[in-house]
Amino acid sequence: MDFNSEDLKKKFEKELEDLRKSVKRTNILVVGQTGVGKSSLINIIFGQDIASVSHTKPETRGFHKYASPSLPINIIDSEGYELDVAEKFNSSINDYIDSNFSGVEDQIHIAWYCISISGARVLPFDLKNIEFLLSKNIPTAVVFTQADNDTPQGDTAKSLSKIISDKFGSKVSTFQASNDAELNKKELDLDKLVEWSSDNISDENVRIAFIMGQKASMKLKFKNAQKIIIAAAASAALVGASPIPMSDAALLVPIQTIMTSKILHVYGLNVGVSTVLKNLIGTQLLTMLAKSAVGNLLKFIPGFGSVVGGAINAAVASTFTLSLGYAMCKLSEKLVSAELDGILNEDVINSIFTKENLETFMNQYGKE
Ligand SMILES: Nc1nc2c(ncn2[C@@H]2O[C@H](COP(=O)(O)OP(=O)(O)O)[C@@H](O)[C@H]2O)c(=O)[nH]1
Ligand SMILES: [Mg+2]
Repeated sequence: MDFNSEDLKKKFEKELEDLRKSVKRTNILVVGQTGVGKSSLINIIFGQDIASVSHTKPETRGFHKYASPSLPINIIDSEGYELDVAEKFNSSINDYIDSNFSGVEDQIHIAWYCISISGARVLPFDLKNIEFLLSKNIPTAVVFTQADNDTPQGDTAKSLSKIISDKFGSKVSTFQASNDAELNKKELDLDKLVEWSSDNISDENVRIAFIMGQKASMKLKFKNAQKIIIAAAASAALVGASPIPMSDAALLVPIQTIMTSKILHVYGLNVGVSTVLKNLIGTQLLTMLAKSAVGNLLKFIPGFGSVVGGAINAAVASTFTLSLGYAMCKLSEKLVSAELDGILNEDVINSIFTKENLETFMNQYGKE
């Protein structure tokens, strides 16, 4: 088992850099009256209140774009703007759009229109404002915030949703959210809001930026990582098309290295993570791969023992890559939750990227 780890590290870093350059930031318009819970919603979806950590201070009323320094996400906030005069709202959005019409990177990609369950009302100006957003071709979702203040059956959300669907039919989706993390996980629609958002961003690079930045749905990240893994498995199958001896398993490592950088990217561990941490992740990851001596990992592939002469054929090469990809997703999930808990440091990275963890997850894939 022998591969040039300096070479691999370079490949790995180059891929991360190319991916970083391809990112186009997502612009999300978040509308709602002061106090409905916009900041809380942003906080729970992105792990930070982008509008409050930004250094830009709104000087006039209207729409302000806040750029997160650590995520590929911009929030356009209607904070402080009077929504109750639909004409003013419309002309303010019009001004914003007119001064930002140039390219895909300046457009408003999606809008979250927040209405509080505590207020329990959808007012005529809300309907007008939503209608206006749709007329501008901005995909708009209505988010009922503070849903913990609803009845256990969600009666308020139901009746407010009906007002929206009576008016807009299937053109506007509604979701419930709360700053209560447990409730969000169990009963509310945060992950669906995030999926809706991803589905409604048409530009691929903008969409990836959103998937990377959001922290509310690991499933959405995983779904996108799966496409990467399947493509890598297909390349690996080509390598094994004319079976190679087990001692040449290292031939698969470059494919798996590129796959891994793409997975880290989707999980948001490429953009916004400090260079020091990223270097550490890269080093640890490649060390882990080397230590596990790829050949050893093959024992996790179902049926490998029965392959005559222990050669790596197309099926083995692809299953091996699939299970390694799966394990990388699981390890990345651990990194993301450490990051959310504010404890993504050297020790934690070292404790996540271990041979044991890798083997456990590869084993898990084989059993699924
Ligand atoms: N009960 C409850 N209170 C919330 C929720 N979201 C926000 N709040 C509270 O509502 C107030 C306004 O929230 P904030 O996110 O700052 O609203 P914003 O002005 O729209 O950005 C704060 O006191 C929050 O703690 C929620 O889901 N449930
Ligand atoms: Mg706010």
